[in-house]
Amino acid sequence: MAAYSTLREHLTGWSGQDALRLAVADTILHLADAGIEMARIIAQGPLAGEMAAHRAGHGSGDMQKELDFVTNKIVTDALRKSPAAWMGSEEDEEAQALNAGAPLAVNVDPLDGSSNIDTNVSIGTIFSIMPAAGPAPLLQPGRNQLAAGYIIYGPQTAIVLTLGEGTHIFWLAPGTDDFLLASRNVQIPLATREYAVNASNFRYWDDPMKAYITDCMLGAGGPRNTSFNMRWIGSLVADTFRILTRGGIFLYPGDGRKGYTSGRLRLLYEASPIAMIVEQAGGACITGTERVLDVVPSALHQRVPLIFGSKTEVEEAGRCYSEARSPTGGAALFSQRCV
Ligand code: AFP
Repeated sequence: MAAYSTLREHLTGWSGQDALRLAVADTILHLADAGIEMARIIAQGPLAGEMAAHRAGHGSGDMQKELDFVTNKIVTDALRKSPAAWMGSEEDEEAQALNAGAPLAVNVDPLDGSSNIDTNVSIGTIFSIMPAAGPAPLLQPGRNQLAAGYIIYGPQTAIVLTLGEGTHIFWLAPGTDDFLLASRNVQIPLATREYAVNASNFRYWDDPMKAYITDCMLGAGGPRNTSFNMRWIGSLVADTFRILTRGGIFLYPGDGRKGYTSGRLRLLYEASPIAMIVEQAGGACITGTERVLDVVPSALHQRVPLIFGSKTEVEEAGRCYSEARSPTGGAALFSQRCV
């Protein structure tokens, strides 16, 4: 096997003697250890027990699965051992005070994609690390993140990580506890012909979203003059990994369903970390009307519309919002591009 830097070596080189960077590095290494423990549980499937069994509702209001509960405990224990003063988790209603006076605040989705637990689809742990500054350290805009990443549990276990100097992928070497840097400075292709959306929500979408997707679906015979392919795994970490690998655009807009007017995905522990990862890989990430990293949070579990991926395509979708138009008037109207 070629000689790759380990995650620890990479973080040691990055942090030098800078106290805040050393704290970030220490926290990421604790999360990586937690990830190895979770990968071993997830790899067992039903042999580990009824991990997809429902438990009572939890922090953010969604139904909690047994594995959500297990992974939240593992991540909480890891952050207790880290220089983190505060933790915001999808699984906890309130913010958790950890180590008083510590320099960091961490928002985390211990297990994203839990509706896929028993379907053998890739799932993951998403984290966002910020300075524990200000009156509400967990409620900061994404542009304040010191680091962001996710651990994906799939055919391979890997950590997608940005420290604000590009986006890298560290792959867990099977049978070891070593995450190896085999994909440095991942770059998302600027253009794409592949979109990812839960199209079953079409009837609930607003006009710009309907217009954008309709133009893509009209393909070569339509205003985009080219055919598009569609993919939707229903697991944010997996759809993002594909887009980091070969490009694409992911869209989860706000829609007309009760509770979904601001979309489905959570700002602090899903959208913000994904936005930093994507922008550091040369992509773009918007709500439709603004950059996700500039959204100022007001609540721990708030949702946000999310559109990200290949830069020129995200700009195209953004134009549909800035040039908002009504879809009524039939195909002719639809046949005009958003611009
Ligand atoms: P779960 O954690 O409940 O499985 O939700 C997964 C998720 O948050 C994200 O990973 C997916 O992109 C999105 O929801 C899927 O949403 P739909 O089920 O509406 O397609």
